[in-house]
Amino acid sequence: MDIKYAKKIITNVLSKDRVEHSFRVAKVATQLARKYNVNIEKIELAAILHDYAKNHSKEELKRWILQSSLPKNLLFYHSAIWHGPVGALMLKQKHGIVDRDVLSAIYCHTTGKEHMSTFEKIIFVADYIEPMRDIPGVEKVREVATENLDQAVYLILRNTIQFLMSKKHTIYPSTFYAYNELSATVGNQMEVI
Ligand code: DGI
Ligand code: FE
Ligand code: FE
Repeated sequence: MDIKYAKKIITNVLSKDRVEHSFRVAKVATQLARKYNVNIEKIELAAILHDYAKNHSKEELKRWILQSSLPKNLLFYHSAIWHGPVGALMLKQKHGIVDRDVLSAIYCHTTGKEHMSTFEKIIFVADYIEPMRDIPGVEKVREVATENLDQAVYLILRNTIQFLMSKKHTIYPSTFYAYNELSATVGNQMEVI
């Protein structure tokens, strides 16, 4: 799929604000891809499409999870994470996207996972640090992202887990697995605020 077509389909399924968010993510992701030697056109495509399922209703997302081979345990966690896996599946089935990098980055952008590729990490980080994000701690992640992608992923996971715990929310296992994996390496190298 070319970028122009991706922009067109995204404009048809997302609100104006969401479309603009996707374009900002694409810009940041492209900059990171340059720095970390990842295919720029492919990262741009994944970034533009990453929130494809975001404006689908909770009921529809649930239906896709139930009627596919997606893990059913998603349903036990916050519905905010469903649009990643469902979006990847919809793009594969409705729009014929087959690229594994693009699909897996979209799939895991809401939760993170263990053993993320550089491509997946770039989408995960760009989504969090795009210029309109105003999350506590985002400045530090922006700084770190240009130097060490793993440290940026680690900080995002840590912030998100802390935030979810403060709200007494449950946390999807992949988020914990990703966090634990990076804690063993970058977590110990970093001066943690
Ligand atoms: O779609 P966006 O607003 O651009 O951002 P996103 O795809 O990262 O949204 C996912 C949201 O889901 C994030 O704001 C935090 C929330 N959330 C709920 N449960 C979990 C979770 N995030 C993670 N990583 N793990 C969870 O278990
Ligand atoms: Fe998202
Ligand atoms: Fe997003």
